[in-house]
Amino acid sequence: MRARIVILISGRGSNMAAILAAGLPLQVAAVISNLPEADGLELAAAQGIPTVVVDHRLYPTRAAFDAALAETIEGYAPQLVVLAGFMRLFTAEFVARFRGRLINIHPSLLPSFPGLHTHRQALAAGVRIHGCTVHFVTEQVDHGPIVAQAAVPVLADDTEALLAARVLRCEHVLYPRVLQWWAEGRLEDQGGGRIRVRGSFRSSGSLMTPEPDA
Ligand code: NHR
Ligand code: GAR
Repeated sequence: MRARIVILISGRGSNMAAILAAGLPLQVAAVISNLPEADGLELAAAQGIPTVVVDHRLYPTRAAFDAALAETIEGYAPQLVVLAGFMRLFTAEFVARFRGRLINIHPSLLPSFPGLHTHRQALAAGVRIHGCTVHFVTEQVDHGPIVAQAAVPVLADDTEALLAARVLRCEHVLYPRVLQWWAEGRLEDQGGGRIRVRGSFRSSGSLMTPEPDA
């Protein structure tokens, strides 16, 4: 039996699309959005994947929304809940219910730039290297155990949009790869907030930005 995942989105769904296109050895049981207007919903439906909207605006509290979302997710009995551009913070109760089964991609090299507007934060800080992080979700936002990261250079004339696009291309490679490892049972919780990827190797290349004169 292939492992089942549910993907949570709020918008465009390009990470979701990259996951669907990767031909991973897992079943995407459903795509769930907190916004009915999320473009990713149509994309998923066009591929025959069940889609559900749990609109957070229809619930009086975060706890009520999280409870409804949790019920919806559990209806699909997934082994993993994959956040792909999902924009609502979870209560500690929700995180506890899915502990170890919630994974997210965040558009920065954590622990730098948690929260929102990460590319703006990176430009303001003047970092020369930026990127994305796949991590397990804990109650402390954007601080859960890191699984993998990918880095891109920040260029002299970058704008928020240019930098976001460069990071996004990395996200589309990194996230499916991590989910492949997960499906193969290669992610090992070592405790103390550390995850090991069994059978992975350290790439010996380095990214230096700016580079010395060509
Ligand atoms: N929930 C918990 N408890 N822990 C994490 O690590 C979470 C999480 C929920 C979402 C994704 C995260 C990201 O990758 C994520 C990680 C939304 C916000 C946020 O402030 C922050 C971080 C993330 C997602 N959301 C606003 C809120 O009030 C709404 C913003 C909006 O709608 O545009 O929920 O960055
Ligand atoms: C991605 O860059 C993702 O990392 C980021 O939003 C974008 C969603 O794009 N996620 C967050 O900022 C979470 N707070 P997508 O909908 O096309 O995958």
